[in-house]
Amino acid sequence: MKNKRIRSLDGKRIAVIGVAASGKAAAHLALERGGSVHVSDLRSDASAHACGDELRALGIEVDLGGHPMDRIAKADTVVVSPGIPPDAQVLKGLNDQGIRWISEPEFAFRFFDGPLIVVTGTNGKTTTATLITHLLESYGYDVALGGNIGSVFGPAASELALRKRSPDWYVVEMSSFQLSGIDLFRADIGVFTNLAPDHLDRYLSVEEYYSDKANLFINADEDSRWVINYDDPEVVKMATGVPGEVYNFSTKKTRVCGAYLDSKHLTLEMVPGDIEVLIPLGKLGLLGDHNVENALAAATVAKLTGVSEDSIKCNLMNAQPLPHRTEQVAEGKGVRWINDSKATNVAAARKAISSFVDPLIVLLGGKDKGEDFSPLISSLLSVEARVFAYGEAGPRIQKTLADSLKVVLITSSFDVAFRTASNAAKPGDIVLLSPACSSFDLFNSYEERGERFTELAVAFATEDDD
Ligand code: UMA
Repeated sequence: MKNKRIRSLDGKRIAVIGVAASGKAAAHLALERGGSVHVSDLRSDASAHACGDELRALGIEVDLGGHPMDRIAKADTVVVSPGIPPDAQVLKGLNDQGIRWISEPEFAFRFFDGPLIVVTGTNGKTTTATLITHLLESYGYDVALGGNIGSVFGPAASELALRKRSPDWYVVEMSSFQLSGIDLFRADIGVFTNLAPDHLDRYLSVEEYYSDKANLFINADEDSRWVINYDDPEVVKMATGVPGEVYNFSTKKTRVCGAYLDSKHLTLEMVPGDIEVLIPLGKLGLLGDHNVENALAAATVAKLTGVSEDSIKCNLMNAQPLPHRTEQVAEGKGVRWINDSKATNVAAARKAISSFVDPLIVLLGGKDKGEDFSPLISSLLSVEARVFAYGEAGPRIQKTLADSLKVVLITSSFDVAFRTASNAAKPGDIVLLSPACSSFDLFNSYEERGERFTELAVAFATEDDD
């Protein structure tokens, strides 16, 4: 940890754009540090009003239903919520007037008081960040976990900065949206899980998305330490030449400096020749090849922070899967139902599909983010999967896959798609929801979609056949 921390905002005006989780947390932090705070949001619905009233009661100025540029322009610092897209009118307005703005974790970072581990990448961020936290906390460290991770697992970064006691380690998950507005933000240890096309409803090109991700490295120096996916050429390319020490993790190549899979054992080799066999693959507490990568990354980070090898071994074995990530939610009539609702892009769904050997029935669909679905074909064929496509993206999924495999298209509802797919299952089959799309066509979040799948699966598994 080598950054000068800000202690006070006395006399400073802070404008916060957006009044959801990040905006609220940033407003609280700014107020607590003595700033004069203004918050605005395009929304003026009941939940925005409830939040606005709460903030006004604390002495924060709130404008709903728009962003008054005259007030925002007077601020010393403008903090932007990650969900606000680059083409939003408010950002165009700020950019046109030459007003600099920062992302919410950048603002939070300025008040952090302790070393920072940052986890980014397209997939596996949340599992890796929570697994790192599990390994560090089990060893006795006080860890502050938050960021993009989602409210179930941790708060927004600004809330971490409000902790009374400084943690031994901050662990912050960062999305590309959050990395796009950073300036001083610097990881002591940065983890890059993987890169694949995603969020093409927000970015004009994959390159634009990757370029925001590359911001992880902008403040790298000789003391930085990086834990990167050796098997992902895009990640390796991005990390090449970056200052600091690079550690790799790989499930394909042995003897890389970092962590790898050797003869089906998770193995650490932080210094060439110093080999430490951790645990056999079968003892890892998490399912699927992608989780082996996440575990290797987390073990490398734990080692870098000084966690003992015995503690790493023991806590890799007792690690628990997170909800909505290749999570078995029901079993009955010889069929298993697996909820992987968090697979909101093609790369994540491919990994889940490829990690099963039993016959698969796969539910694909959701909001169409514009991704190419054809990379799913080889994974689906390799496990002889039967596909049921639904939702906004359903017709395009069917069209893309139809030449290679049979796809049943269900246009009515998620519940009907679930039932049609489950009715097709025979004993020994797995019904997998790994939709390759975000949930927003039919649900408010991937969690809500996963919960509905779970409810339906539990009911289906236990209902009488006649
Ligand atoms: N808004 C405006 N003006 C605009 C556009 C939007 O005021 O022009 C408002 C919206 O009405 C809304 C707010 O701005 O009230 C935007 O809120 P937000 O979407 O940033 O939501 P938060 O609740 O602050 O949640 C965000 C992250 N969400 C997104 O990036 C979309 C959460 O990640 C994160 O947990 C939280 O900050 C705390 O850090 C969620 C996510 O889905 C889990 N992330 C994406 C992902 O992982 O794929 C990136």
